[in-house]
Amino acid sequence: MCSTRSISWPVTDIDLSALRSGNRRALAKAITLVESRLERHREQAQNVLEQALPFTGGSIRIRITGIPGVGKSTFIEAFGLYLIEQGHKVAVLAVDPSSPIAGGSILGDKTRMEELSRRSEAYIRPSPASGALGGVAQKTRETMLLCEAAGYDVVLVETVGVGQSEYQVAGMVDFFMVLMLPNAGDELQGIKKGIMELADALVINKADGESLNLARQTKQQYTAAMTLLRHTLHWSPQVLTCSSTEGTNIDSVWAMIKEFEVAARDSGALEKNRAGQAKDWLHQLVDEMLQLKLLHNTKASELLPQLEAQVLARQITPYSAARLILDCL
Ligand SMILES: Nc1nc2c(ncn2[C@@H]2O[C@H](COP(=O)(O)OP(=O)(O)OP(=O)(O)O)[C@@H](O)[C@H]2O)c(=O)[nH]1
Ligand SMILES: [Mg+2]
Repeated sequence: MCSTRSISWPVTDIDLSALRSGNRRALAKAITLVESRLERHREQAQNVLEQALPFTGGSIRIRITGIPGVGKSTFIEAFGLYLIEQGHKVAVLAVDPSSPIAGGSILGDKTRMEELSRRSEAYIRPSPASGALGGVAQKTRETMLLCEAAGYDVVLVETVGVGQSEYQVAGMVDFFMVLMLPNAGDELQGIKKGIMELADALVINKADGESLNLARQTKQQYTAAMTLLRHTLHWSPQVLTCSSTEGTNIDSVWAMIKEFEVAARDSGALEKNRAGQAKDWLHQLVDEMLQLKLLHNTKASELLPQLEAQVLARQITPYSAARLILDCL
């Protein structure tokens, strides 16, 4: 399994000022370092990230999800090109836990984002290999920070809206958009209900040709079902329609996100949300690092089966057994 791209240059070679001035090669190198699973690279990657940190946070972070075939890649192509026209720099990151091979997931997508991938104002990065510390979302988070330091002011994170990764990515973005199909009858379209409840917007894609009417009906139905969705003081989830192939209403999607951003910044909700996300991220890593430490502790691994047996034999309480395990650390 190719879990990390091979690194043939000296890793001390990362030029942060080049990265900050928009040099794509410098950015690509830094991301490759962040994605590496080698312990010594991890340390260096953290070093680079720490230097980049003061220059992060300047983008609006948008997550786009939806079932396979709903048109995520096609939407991102149209949306990304529209944003570039408006003077933005767009980074596209993919999270795909179903792809164990680095770079596997976006191969097909690159053809759907052909024009966008050729633009110097866009940076498209495939999903890193999964299974690292922090789960599939960890490296994407770090990559997002590097892109921000490189001056990308819109970050689009694409996920496939059917799996576990959805929850791991939840705490990474400011705005969460679910793409849907025109299909009024089928209420949730295979999307998990928990995911819908997190959505800031539902966008019904493929609102074109013969599907136009159906898309309108679908919009009405979802708008009526809005009460099920999350409302905050500064935002009520919206329902829109668009066509990614015809480019209709792509501007409305951006107008909606801008409206959200202004409200979230003015109310302080954006900063508060990001602070909470950073804290959760820290706690998640502490949990995982502790687990790993436990796993690699010989004394604890020897003790665990014995204690399990004792708990089953009702000789010791689970609480005391857990205390004994932790004492090994
Ligand atoms: N008519 C119409 N077709 C669309 C639209 N957007 C996407 N499609 C088509 O739908 C198909 C799937 O689009 P993709 O962009 O690959 O969908 P995806 O959600 O990225 O799919 P996965 O990467 O497999 O999860 C393609 O054949 C697109 O051309 C649209 O707005 N209107
Ligand atoms: Mg796709």
